[in-house]
Amino acid sequence: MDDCIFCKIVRNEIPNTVVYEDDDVKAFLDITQVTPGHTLLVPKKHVADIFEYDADLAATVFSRIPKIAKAIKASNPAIQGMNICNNNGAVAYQSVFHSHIHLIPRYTADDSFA
Ligand code: DGP
Repeated sequence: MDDCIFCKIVRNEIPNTVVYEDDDVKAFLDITQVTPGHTLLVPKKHVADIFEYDADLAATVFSRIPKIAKAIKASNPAIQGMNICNNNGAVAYQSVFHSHIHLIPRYTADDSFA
């Protein structure tokens, strides 16, 4: 997808901070940083949302979550928990239509509602 911002990040055509990468997925810091360390995990293959996944792609993408979540948590001893979420469709507040999973570290007494 030539005009997809996350495809451009996958291809390193725009600046990004990589958290994890392999042949099938890439994880990078979210530009908004809802909390410090807020990371997005995307399939390298362009799919708009969960409704375009098959079981193999779901297994590939979702199987990476524990490794990435543990790495984020290990990066900062102040991280006490993590919200992991995935918005699908504009009515569900998806704003970038290349499927992605948010990993949002949580800190004691942070005031984010994510
Ligand atoms: P969602 O609302 O679930 O579709 O989340 C999209 C996220 O993508 C949002 O938290 C901000 C992030 N985002 C948008 N544009 C960029 C970008 O150019 N770079 C990075 N790293 N993140 C972006």
